[in-house]
Amino acid sequence: MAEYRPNEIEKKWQKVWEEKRIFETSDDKSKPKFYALIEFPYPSGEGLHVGHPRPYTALDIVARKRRLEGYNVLFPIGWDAFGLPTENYAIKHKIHPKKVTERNVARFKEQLKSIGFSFNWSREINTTDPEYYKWTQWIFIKLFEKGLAYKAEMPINWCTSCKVGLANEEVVAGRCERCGGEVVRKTKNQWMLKITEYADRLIDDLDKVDYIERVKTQQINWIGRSEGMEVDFRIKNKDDVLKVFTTRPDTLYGVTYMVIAAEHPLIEKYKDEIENLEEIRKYQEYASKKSDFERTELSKEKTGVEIKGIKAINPVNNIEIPIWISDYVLMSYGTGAIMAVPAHDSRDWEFAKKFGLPIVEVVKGGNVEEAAYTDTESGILVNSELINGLEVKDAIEKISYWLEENGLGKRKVNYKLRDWVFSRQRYWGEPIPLVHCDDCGWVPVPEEELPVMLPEVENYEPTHTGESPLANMPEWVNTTCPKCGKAAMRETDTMPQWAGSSWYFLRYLDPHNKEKLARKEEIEYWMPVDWYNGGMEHTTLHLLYSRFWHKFLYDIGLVNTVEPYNKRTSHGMILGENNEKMSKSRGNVVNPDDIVKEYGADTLRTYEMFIGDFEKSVPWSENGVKGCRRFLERVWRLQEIVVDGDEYTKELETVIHKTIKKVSEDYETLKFNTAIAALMTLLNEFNEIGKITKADIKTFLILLNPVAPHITEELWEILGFNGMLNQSQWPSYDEEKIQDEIIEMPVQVNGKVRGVIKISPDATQDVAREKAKENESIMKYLQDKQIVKEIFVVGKIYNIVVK
Ligand code: ANZ
Ligand code: ZN
Repeated sequence: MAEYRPNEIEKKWQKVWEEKRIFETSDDKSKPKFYALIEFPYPSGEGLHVGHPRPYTALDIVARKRRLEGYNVLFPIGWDAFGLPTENYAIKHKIHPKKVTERNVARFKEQLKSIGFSFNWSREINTTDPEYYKWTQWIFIKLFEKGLAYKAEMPINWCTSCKVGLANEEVVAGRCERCGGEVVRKTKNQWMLKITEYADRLIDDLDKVDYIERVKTQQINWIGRSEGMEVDFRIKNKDDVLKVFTTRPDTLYGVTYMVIAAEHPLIEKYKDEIENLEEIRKYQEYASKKSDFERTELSKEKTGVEIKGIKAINPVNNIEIPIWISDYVLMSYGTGAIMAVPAHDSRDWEFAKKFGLPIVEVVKGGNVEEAAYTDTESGILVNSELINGLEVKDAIEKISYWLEENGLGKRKVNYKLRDWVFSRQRYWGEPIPLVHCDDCGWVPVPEEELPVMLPEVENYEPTHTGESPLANMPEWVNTTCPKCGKAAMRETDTMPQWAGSSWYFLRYLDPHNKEKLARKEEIEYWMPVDWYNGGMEHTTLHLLYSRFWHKFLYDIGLVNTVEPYNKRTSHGMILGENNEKMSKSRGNVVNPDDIVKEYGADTLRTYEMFIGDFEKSVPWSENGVKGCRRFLERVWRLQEIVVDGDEYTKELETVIHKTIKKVSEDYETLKFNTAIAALMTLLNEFNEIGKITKADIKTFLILLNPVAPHITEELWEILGFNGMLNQSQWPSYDEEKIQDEIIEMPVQVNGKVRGVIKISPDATQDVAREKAKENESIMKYLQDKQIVKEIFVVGKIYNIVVK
């Protein structure tokens, strides 16, 4: 027996698979299909990280299993390559981002290939390829034509260090998700996408898909559907109202003041009447430096200023109340103004305490001098004329009706979800394919002129006015209006990093199509994606965005399913040996290349799947890697104990059938670690017996193949099995054979043994009763009788008393 040399074996089989196009899809559309998808990587300069192969191996296992089960499998790969990291690198090293991308892609590709993933490489896509982004631009134009893309002056999140606008999703704890820089508010003219128009469908259609629960919950919370009332508060001595959004109209009698956001238009409107305008201006200035995150942080000290000179009137009792300005009310939610009920809202309570504003209890149950009483389940309304004595739920209903009847308010659904800020003032992204004409306004570039190519520039840095470097290229910017032919200007903003990934799963279906985004018959056959695995961090970004785009494409008749992904799962992170995040600065990053070189790709794959619960984060362990290598060495040595025979060894039959069942089920339910453990147990059984048949090892090799495809393929060849393992068949198991040992249990009727039943030793009384009824000799004594008592001793005896 030759030594186990993974590096030789692995290269050999990778070459064979590629040459024979083993992992390419079949054109035979009568076959059942399976579309497995992983989140295509961002080809960063650092190369692959050991975190990447974890989800890739998992879906590679599922894809390989499905092929062996006879499915036509699509398991594609590509590159999500626009965006800041590459651009920042390009700026720093003065290399064109296209070059940087090419280099990074080449390296990623080599790394991925060395691990032996069964990707369909002929369908490789790259979001920065003009042939690809042509269609990203095309979809944008469709959105624009349907009124779902619009330009608006918006206070946006602005990263002071990247000098770029960010979506809410890209701001984490008040900082830029990319660079960690400080994020402030800045008002800019931005392209926006109306994802809010799809808010309800994005919630409701979650019922149609099989996503892990935490993904569903996070999306629902992020969309944040909230049912309440918009209530009008008259402004004293004016023919004008201040609208507020509240989920608690029952507390209207407890309103002691109002608060508007720092950017609320009321200030501008009444600036001549406001007595302390200067003070207000100062406060506005102070608030503008804070992100929404900082403003809404619960723990922070409340700040604010009373607006002197204007007052509001409470619609339920006509009491005059002051209006304050404070940053704890956001302009971007509801109406940008609130009715403050300090007795029953914690933020209002803190504010009232700080500024000495009155606190009026309207729901009984707490001590509102000590804290806001917020329990809505058990409270009863007091001090509230129209609704006194009612429970909160009923009070809300009654007062809402009253407000509507009197034209003082209307029911309203609000969402936390905001429209998607879709402009970036950066170079390395898809140009937004619109032209601005003084006469015609915004006009899309005609379809036959797509793609609008990203021009070569000398300098990729954003301009200091915050515009994209494209704005510095008059020869690119100046063009003619596609509608009227007059001089016009191109939009210089580019699309965000998330654009290309919002539809990439469709391009895989027909990646080389020059006429269309993808052919209808391909879309109809392959969609939806059957199983999509990706990071939890994308739940409220990419996953939500792509569901939105897909629904839009559905609405314009381009795709045939309302949801793009049937199933969504998510993996845990791989941490450093000491349980902390792997990072360059900590110097604890493990490079998969080193593991492949030293131990082999099959060891890396086995280890990443054996490392622990797939959904949990786990620390890396070099010892664990070594253990997996030893396991594969033992698998390799199995060839020495194989004898001829096309049936399972009798003593191994049960355990083999059980292992088939366990491994088959575990691969489907992300329990890769326990599947591998079962194979390790089977291997031990093989070695204990010391002699196994070809049938025994054949099944073992197929079961292990999805995890360790190279060594199993090599052993398959050494042992002289027909064809290639990767084209063989997944084994099936026999339910009967996996029953544990069967015992014979005596059954007594009125104290006499009337027969025996064959039953498993841990069977329950119900099973025993069924078995007894199937047994003729016992049944004779039960017929036409009534069972009055049963005594059942598990695994021992079954006593029946009848009369
Ligand atoms: C009065 C009230 C009394 C409220 C009470 C709550 C409890 P959700 O569920 O998140 O939709 N609110 C409304 N607009 C706001 C804004 N722009 N910035 C900050 N807070 C705002 O929350 C709705 C509640 O959040 C609203 O109901 C309002 O306070 C506040 F005992 O109105 B409530
Ligand atoms: Zn024009």
